[in-house]
Amino acid sequence: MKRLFSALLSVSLILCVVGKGDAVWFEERHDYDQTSQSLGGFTWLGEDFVEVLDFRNYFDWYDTFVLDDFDPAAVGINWAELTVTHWGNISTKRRPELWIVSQQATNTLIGQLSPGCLCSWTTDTFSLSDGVISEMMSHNPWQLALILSEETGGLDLLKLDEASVYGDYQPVPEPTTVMLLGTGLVGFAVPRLRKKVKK
Ligand SMILES: [Ca+2]
Ligand SMILES: [Ca+2]
Ligand SMILES: [Ca+2]
Repeated sequence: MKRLFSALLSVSLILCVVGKGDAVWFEERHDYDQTSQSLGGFTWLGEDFVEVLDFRNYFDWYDTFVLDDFDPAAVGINWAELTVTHWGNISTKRRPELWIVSQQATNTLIGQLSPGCLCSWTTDTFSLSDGVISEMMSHNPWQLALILSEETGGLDLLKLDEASVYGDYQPVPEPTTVMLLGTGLVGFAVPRLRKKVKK
């Protein structure tokens, strides 16, 4: 009976630990403003922004999101999205404009910015694929390095208000949980050892 109780206790403690801990929310947000602007000093439709100009056929603009403040510490990212709030990306017959968002390291396409309207800011949300997320986690600290590129000719003009990488992640088990696991294993092992000794 005692052994049965001990075994049940062990199993319940182990189950307690094996069950995944609650996922934790994370967000890294870049609120762009005019600090990096040579022409700066104004807002557009109520928002501070950085202006990305392209007079060439090929143009890349870079930004890196460093994910270095997980609290509690992270084991892995479960899912993540990227949002970009922009104005521009307006195509005319004479002047095509198509801004593309990619992951820098592997040049993986994340998505295209949707066509802008002149009247308001546009926010696009991109779901990050497992491949993009695992590439992010191959850096120390984890990071998402973005490229915004525009490869058509003519003048292209994009204003960026903000961009954000967010999602949820699996935290490392807390020490108390690890101790519980230890206790559970001991509870499980001791009766077995006793049984062996008796034999
Ligand atoms: Ca271009
Ligand atoms: Ca163009
Ligand atoms: Ca802004």
